[in-house]
Amino acid sequence: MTTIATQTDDQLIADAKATLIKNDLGGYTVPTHGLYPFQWNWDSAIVALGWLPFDEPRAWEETTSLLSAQWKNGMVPHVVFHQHSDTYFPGPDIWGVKNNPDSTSITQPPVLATVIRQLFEQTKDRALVDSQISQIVQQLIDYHLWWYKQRDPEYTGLVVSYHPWESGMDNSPAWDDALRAVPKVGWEYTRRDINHIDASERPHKEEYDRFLYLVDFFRKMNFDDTLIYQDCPYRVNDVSIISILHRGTKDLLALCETLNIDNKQTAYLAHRMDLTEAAIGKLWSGETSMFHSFDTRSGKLCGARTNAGLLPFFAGLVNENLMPKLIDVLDDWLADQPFAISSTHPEDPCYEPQRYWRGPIWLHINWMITLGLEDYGFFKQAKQVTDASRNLIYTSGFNESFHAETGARSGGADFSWTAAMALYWLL
Ligand code: 2M8
Repeated sequence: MTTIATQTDDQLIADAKATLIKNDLGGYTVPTHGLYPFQWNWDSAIVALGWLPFDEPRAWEETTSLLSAQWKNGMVPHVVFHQHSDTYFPGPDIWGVKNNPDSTSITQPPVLATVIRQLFEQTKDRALVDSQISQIVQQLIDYHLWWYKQRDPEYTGLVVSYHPWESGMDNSPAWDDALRAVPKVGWEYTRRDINHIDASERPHKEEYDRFLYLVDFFRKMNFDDTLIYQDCPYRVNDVSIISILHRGTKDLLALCETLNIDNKQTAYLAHRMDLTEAAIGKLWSGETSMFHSFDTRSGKLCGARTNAGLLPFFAGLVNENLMPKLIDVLDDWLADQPFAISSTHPEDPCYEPQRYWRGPIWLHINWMITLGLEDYGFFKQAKQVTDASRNLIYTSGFNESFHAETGARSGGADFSWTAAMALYWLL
């Protein structure tokens, strides 16, 4: 794969920094103005990596502002509404959570622990680290305990997700069947996303109707974890969340070891990791030679072939038997692609190269897959994904995501996590 350089790296680095500074609302970074005017959970974790090389205190602050919204039960919300904005729907009034700061009632993939480990290892100002690491690590332990206890109360080894927004891969075709079983809301509403972005790149109304039904449902259940686990019409073992959680717990326990934290809570987390390692085979499909999510309501694997199915590399959850099969799938996927990795496999019937999580390419997913490939010693493929990712930046700059075939802009412009990934990983 050849790299297409149209601008100098110095110029791109300056532009990437300017993007983060432009999106900084003081202590937290919005993904992009207008389309997403609040703090998002996994965006902020990724964005902290982007601040790190040029403003260490700001990198750490990104994570502590997110953790300031942690619920008493340990959950770290998917969106924190630090301040009012009319440019996004649904806002705090629809979610109905009364907290300070206001937030949504669901979470997002817990990549924060992996990021904190990287910040810990790479920050030069050790006093900055020492002043806050114990507090942050305890908050992360609480968050991961919440994941296992509340989202896997039956000790299956596979946590569940209650909303496509929780996966962060909102309209992935992986959710199509599971979401069809969710009723639609019966009330009218006005979407704001399609004021900012062409509707052809966004989820359909039928998906929003069901997304909102679930938001209403959580409120009606008074956000009670036990009731929601029992009755939520959408309950999925998301292979992406499971992989990111597993990798995050591993990184968290490594940090704990360095900091001499060894107690009942860390032992419990280690036990939960064993359960996941024993259970992950349930998400493998012999038919596609890939990992898939699993719909616990219908008892079926989610059929679509998506890039989430490669994230077990990041988690270290691919055993020796499956490894050559999954790498063959990846090799095929990468063959002759100037840009990669599409969020849905190009040969999947649900593939749409321009529509959000049904085709476009997302750099932070590429980064996680690359880390996993390197851990497994697949350096050739890791380099292919890195070069393909760099090509996207050279071609189109810092957009939310990229058209899977042309590499053109897709979604919002001047996007924080893409700028952060470029600064931290690519340039
Ligand atoms: C997208 O999700 C939000 C809802 O959370 C939306 O479309 O309104 C997803 O790409 C998600 O992964 C991301 O965290 C968020 C902000 O960038 O936007």
